[in-house]
Amino acid sequence: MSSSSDQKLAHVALLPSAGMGHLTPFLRLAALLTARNVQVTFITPHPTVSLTESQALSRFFASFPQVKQKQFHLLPPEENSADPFFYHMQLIKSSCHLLSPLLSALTPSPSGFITDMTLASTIIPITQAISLPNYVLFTSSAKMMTLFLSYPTLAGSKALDDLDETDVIKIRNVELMPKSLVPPPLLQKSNNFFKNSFIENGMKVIESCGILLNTFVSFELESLRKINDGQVLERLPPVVAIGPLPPCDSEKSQLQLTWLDDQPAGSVLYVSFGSRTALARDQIRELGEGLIKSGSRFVWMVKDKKVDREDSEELEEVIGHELMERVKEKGLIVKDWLNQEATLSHPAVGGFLSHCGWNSVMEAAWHGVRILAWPQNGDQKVNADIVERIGLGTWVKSWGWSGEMLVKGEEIAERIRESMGNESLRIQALGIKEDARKAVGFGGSSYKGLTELISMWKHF
Ligand code: UDP
Ligand code: G50
Repeated sequence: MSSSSDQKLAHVALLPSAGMGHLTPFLRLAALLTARNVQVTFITPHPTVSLTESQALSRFFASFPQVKQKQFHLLPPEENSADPFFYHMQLIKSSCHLLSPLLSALTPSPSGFITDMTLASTIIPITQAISLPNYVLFTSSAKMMTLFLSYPTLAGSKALDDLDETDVIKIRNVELMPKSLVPPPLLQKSNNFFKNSFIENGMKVIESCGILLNTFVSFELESLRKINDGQVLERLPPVVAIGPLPPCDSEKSQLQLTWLDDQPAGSVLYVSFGSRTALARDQIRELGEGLIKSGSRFVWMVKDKKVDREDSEELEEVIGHELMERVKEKGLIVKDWLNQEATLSHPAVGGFLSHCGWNSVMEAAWHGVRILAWPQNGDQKVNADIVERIGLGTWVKSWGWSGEMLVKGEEIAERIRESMGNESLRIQALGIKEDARKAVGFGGSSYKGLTELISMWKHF
């Protein structure tokens, strides 16, 4: 018989940050906690930046009526020229005085509050003031977290400035990563939003009660060890790997791509740069040339604008009539959005040309699909490096950051052929899929990590 404390329901409140890359892992965590008998209140900053976010939220609440939704109305946005997703993160932070009354009114009083790392410096003091235990979900890789935790120290020293591109950054003699992987805004002398928020949040996150990571032990053993052995920072709250966060029911829509059903198993390359990265027009066209020349079948998600609400151009205008006609012979092109979960889970899909946003990496691991990495900005080189080292994929480092050069179609075609023809990569990716499923399955490392957190919340 179980004791009464085992039967007590834990209640946890979640607050995501702006953009699909931040919202999706929170929705998945909410679904996972619900399945583990935790009562969840999901706080939704309103409005969202993209249409896709508001659609994902509607579908989620329709599929999970047990999850309570609380709308958090943000202050009206001001005229600004910042990246719209970063600006929105800032707007959530500056609206946070409106959050306290909402939190105090939650019943039953929650035993934990989980927020995104990009909001940590503002949220932690608010929750501390009402004695609500605060947890942070870090939605990027553990390797990125080693940089996140070290950067406030590094930024204030000459250690980083004096290094060459290929030199390895060290903190207290522990090797973190070559300087060449670091997101460019963090290497700028001048202040910028990314750098400021990275420092503020990195300093504050150590005051939280725990940090959850959407990764798994066998995928990022070394980085997790560095963090948990106190090598990166001596004093840290518990850091728990709970990933890969499995896709939830509301994402499992019917895929409208019947074309895929007629293609041989593992023969199709899926091409996408995530929810907020638009390639330059000339690069889009070279990519189209490359796809055709590669001889591979493909599904290509073309994104022309950073924010979907602003994207009104017809596909043909973006890639040109002539290319459009030729592309049709071997592949399928979709503009703006494609259900990536349904695409990666389709048996015809055998490769993924990806920017290596962390959710995309975890989703490729979950489905055992090899990656051809083409990082564009932010944390994506750090993530691409992990992909290559673990054997989930390959990365052409000479392609550089977004806009640094125009990568020619011929070169892209060559690399696609290499990746799609690489049998050992195919097998390695399937092995990683098995490891990923083991980690979140009953008794696996991520399963145990989450169990410990839930038990803490139950006994709070
Ligand atoms: N995504 C999708 N369809 C698209 C583009 C993106 O379903 O056409 C999803 C993808 O599966 C992932 C998220 O949006 O869950 C994007 O997050 P990621 O970290 O990969 O990259 P970001 O968009 O933040 O750069
Ligand atoms: C969002 C994004 C680009 C990007 C990252 C994003 C990260 C993650 C690390 O989250 O690199 C991180 C960034 C800012 C911060 C805390 C942690 O305040 O669009 O690279």
